[in-house]
Amino acid sequence: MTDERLLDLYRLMRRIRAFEDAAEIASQGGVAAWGLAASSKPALVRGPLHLSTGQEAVAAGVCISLQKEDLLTSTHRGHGHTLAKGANSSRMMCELFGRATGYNKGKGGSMHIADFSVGMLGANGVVAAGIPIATGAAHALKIRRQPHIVACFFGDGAANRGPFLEGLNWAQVYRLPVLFVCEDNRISATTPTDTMTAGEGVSARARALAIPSLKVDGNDVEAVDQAAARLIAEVRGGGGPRFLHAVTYRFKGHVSVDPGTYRNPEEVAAAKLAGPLRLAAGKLIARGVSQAVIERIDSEAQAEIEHALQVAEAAPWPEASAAYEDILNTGAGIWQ
Ligand SMILES: Cc1ncc(C[n+]2csc(CCOP(=O)(O)OP(=O)(O)O)c2C)c(N)n1
Repeated sequence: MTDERLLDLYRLMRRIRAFEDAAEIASQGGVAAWGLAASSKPALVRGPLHLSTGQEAVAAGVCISLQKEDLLTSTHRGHGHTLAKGANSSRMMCELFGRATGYNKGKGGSMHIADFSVGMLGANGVVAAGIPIATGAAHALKIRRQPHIVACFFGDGAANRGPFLEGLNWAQVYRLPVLFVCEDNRISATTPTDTMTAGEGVSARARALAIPSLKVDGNDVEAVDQAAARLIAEVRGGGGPRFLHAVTYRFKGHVSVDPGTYRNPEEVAAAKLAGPLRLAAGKLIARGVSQAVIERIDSEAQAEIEHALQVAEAAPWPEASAAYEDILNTGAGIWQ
């Protein structure tokens, strides 16, 4: 890997971390996220906020090999994937703040961000629901003979839900262009996943369907990049689905209001020391990249996200009448 590629990956991870750190503070209220003293600011992000802090290497390492026309499905923890696919941080922050200029006009919030213009088909609050969406999108690409692929992120908990088998099976039967990425943070909301997962784990399930898979250290962005680049090239070459199992760690609780006290603090501290940003910065230094270069990347990421916060705070609220727009009338109210 060249220094430039590792720097690009570090930059992407730093932007994701800065976005989520800022969103977390903005969800707490009382403290301004962008350097002002503790204030009477109300919580600027309301509703559930699921952070992927600590998991940035998976988003960055996979998405760096995707093209703009490639498609992506995500999870309830989707900020990193969405930024890595090329979405705009200010528009994302506007959505978190519930503003009319957000990706979903302020009506979707953190879990429903989509940006079709960069191929990002959506975060998703329904665990494992992105898997059949990705498979369906891949089938559409194949039918239309479009030369693009789909990357499908899901968590280790999602591998225990029915759509996992259905999606993987369908993709393999029809040799669809999809890379399944299990972002394994080892915990399913608040339950250690190994206590509720039978068999040898998720890669074994892919192998049972004869889908070639690779397992990597999901905190090592170089390892993720190398494995993902190889699998993506195989998918792009028409080889059918591939499976990447990236083992990582989530620093935070399940949702921003969850302090995660059920986890061993020593385990969390050790994971932070081995976190993807520290690891990548260490590698850059070992390659002779100066501390000043790394710090400049850090401050550029911070500046981008501070700008996003300012844009979001100044953005207009949706009109009350907008609550009735973009709604599908299924006729369910007919009996009332
Ligand atoms: C179909 C469905 N069942 C249950 C839930 C509640 N729920 C939200 S996140 C989650 C655990 C998901 O685990 P994993 O895929 O490992 O993701 P993590 O939150 O640990 O990153 C559950 C059960 C849900 N959102 N959707």
